[in-house]
Amino acid sequence: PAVIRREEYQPPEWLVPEIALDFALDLDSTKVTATLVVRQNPEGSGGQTLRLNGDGLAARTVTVDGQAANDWRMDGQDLLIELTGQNHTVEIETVINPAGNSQLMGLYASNGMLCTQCEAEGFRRITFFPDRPDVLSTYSVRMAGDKARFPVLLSNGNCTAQGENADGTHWAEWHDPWPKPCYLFALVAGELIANHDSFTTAGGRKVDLNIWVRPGDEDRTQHAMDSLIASMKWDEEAFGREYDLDLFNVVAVSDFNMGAMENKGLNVFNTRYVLADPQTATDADYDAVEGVIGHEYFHNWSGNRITCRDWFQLSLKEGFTVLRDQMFSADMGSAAVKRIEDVRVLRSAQFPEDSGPLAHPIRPDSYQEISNFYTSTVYNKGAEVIRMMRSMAGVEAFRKGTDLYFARHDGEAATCEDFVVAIEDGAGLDLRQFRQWYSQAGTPQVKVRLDHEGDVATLHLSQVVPATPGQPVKQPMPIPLRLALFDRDTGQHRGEELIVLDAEQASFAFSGFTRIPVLSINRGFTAPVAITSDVPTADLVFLAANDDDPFARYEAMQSLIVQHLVAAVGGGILCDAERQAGRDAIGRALAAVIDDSALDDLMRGELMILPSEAYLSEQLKVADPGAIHAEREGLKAWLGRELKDRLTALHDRVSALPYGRGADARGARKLKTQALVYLAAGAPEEAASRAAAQYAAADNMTDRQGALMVLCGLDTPARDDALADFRQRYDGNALVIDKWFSLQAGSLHPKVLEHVRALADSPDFTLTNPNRVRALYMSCAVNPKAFHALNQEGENGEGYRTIADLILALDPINAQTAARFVAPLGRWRRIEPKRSALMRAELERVAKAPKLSRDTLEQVTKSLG
Ligand code: HT7
Ligand code: ZN
Repeated sequence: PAVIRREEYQPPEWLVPEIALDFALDLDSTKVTATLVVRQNPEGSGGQTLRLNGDGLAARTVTVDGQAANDWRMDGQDLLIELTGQNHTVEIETVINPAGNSQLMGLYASNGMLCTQCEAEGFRRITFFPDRPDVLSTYSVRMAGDKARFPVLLSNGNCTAQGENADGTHWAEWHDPWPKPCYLFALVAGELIANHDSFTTAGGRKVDLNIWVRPGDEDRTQHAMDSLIASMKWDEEAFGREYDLDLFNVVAVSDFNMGAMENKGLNVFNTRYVLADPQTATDADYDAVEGVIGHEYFHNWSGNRITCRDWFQLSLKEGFTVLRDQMFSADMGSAAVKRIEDVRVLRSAQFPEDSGPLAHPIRPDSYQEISNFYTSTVYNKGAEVIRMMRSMAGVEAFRKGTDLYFARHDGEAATCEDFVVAIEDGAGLDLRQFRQWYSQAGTPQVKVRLDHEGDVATLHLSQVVPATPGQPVKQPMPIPLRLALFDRDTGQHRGEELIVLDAEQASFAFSGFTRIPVLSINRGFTAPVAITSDVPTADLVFLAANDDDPFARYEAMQSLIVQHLVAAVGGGILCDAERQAGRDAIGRALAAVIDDSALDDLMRGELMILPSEAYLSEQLKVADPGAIHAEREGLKAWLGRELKDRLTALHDRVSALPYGRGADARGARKLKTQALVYLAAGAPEEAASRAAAQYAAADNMTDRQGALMVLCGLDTPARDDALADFRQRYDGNALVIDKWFSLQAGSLHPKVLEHVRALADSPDFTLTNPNRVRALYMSCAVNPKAFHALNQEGENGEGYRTIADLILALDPINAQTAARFVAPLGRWRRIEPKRSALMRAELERVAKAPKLSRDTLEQVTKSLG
């Protein structure tokens, strides 16, 4: 497949200032008539050939300026028209089959309704068009269809006219006044019902808000509506951004490749990120709805009003919008807990990308299939990079930078460079060296050493940015680190400092310390780096108990555990006594966390979470998943036994709180399940009876799912009873049945792989619904017990085979989703030799399959290369 390179960007030869689209809607045969007003681009090379991208389309008719055109031809999938002048009107008719569109890109059918997904390159599956984000057009859309089947007809912008015909069909016309690239086009037609509300902007514009769902789901939309209103208000206050149309529609669809899509004025959402009520959604689901509603809304400015020049600039809109949604969620709830959660996501999803064969900079240099670059690197690391600019500039100066960016580039298709220049100019920062963060892949490794002489403590720092595919040699990057030095007697520090490590090595001296202080560094996770230091265990215990930065306190707790487990699996612990000493220190720290009455329960819950096996693997050059799992489970079981009384008392205390949406009640629910997790490992019978009781008494999904999750990992009759009850209780609710799949595939049960196979054969399973596929197979792929088949005698690669079989079966149906399953197998170089060979063999088997999609082929080839 062709490689597209960032450096080869050329401005479009032809612009399309206006487009009119006419849809004759039908589930399996929709006629699309597109009328394009085209104008030669003065910034192009003056070529007379108009290239219109297509994907699987055939033109029925082509006219130029009202005359049937002869001078057109196909070039692969694209349609080329030879034009004579500089301004023309081109009309093209195509016919497409939405019901046959299992890729869920372009116009497709979901649950009897029609909807579109055009980002990144789906518009070319609807009609021929210059499908690139720097061609901006105003859209007029007319659609007509059977009124009974499609009672609601929606598109971008405002509805300008509608009517009915005598034959049972009806029609609607929509106009969007804001020029946009075709990836932001949307159309939805189907039987939908709306939760209506309104919002009046700071400038006095009354905006009608609708959240459209399938009839029957409307009672589960209020949280999404509240989140939308909160987002609109927050963006005015935090970034000075007002909404710019009189209408904002959100539609929930059940078949969707990603979370949601920010189409102008008509956001399309995966039902998962809209529907929530206490009976069917966990607290985490509630947070996800709030975050994704915010994210898509914030795109109205960071993405829609200012879009991307080309897809290499994806992080311009995605990184910035993730930062904005993270800030929003932090302001809506506990900022400390939100920061910890965001860092956990970064470490478990992005760090492995950076250290694997698919590593790429947040602004990639080349791609074969752009869908493969909607990654945690572009999104989450992209957000961290902008967050670093904010830390270095300070909150007010950063806001001046973003104000300037919005003012300077409104209505344009911009680049990451434009953003950086606006922050430099607006915030008064020099970001010359900082641009390395856009071009270099890999997580910087920062070594930290603190020494002390006289009354001076000196911090010695060094950085290495690891080699990544295509980037063997790296330059040092500016790394902002917020730090504090604690007096170990008083437990106090004398204020925070922000230092910037911008060379390979640097030292920073701090005077006035008669004893060596305790170092708290990268507080708030100011830089997305991995820190290694030889901090004594006692200092970590001190910080875990005393640090006044909640993230740093969490970090100390994590480091304490990581240090111990890495030493244990890496051979650093030589005798049982050393293992015991490590466990004792962790046990004391965890007991202190449980006992600390100054902590709120939400934060206590965070501090109690053990580092994941994926994160532990990242600490090792070559990981043995079996050893990591055994050592981590061993520690958990020891803690469960050692702290059994505390954990049961904690479970009793928090179980007494009634359901509520406030922080206290949420904290209590989090701890209920946390306590059970430890007990399940250390005192399984106690855990089984408590979990069964929690399941039976639950009046909300957080408690019910938590209890079922714990039961799923236990070999107890209560497990089967609860699973059967759950299945029957939520029959017909697809999102909750997804949980039922996911809990079993993600469980610690010794027969987890057998369960996955049985579930794949169950009548509820389908490869055509991405939520169901992810619920079963992504839960399996990220579950070390299942993926590495840790229950097997010896290594037989059964988990790897299961995922490879899935990739092969799914690829022809939904290539985008299939390609996402390659990365877990692509970790083979970082896994111990026996398993590594089995993983590689499965990748090779996939690579040999005939007719692999471009998506999967790119990921497999890179993973083997
Ligand atoms: N900007 C949206 C990206 C998206 C997408 C990309 C590829 C294939 C399907 C897709 N659905 C949505 C999502 C977002 O970041 O807001
Ligand atoms: Zn986004």
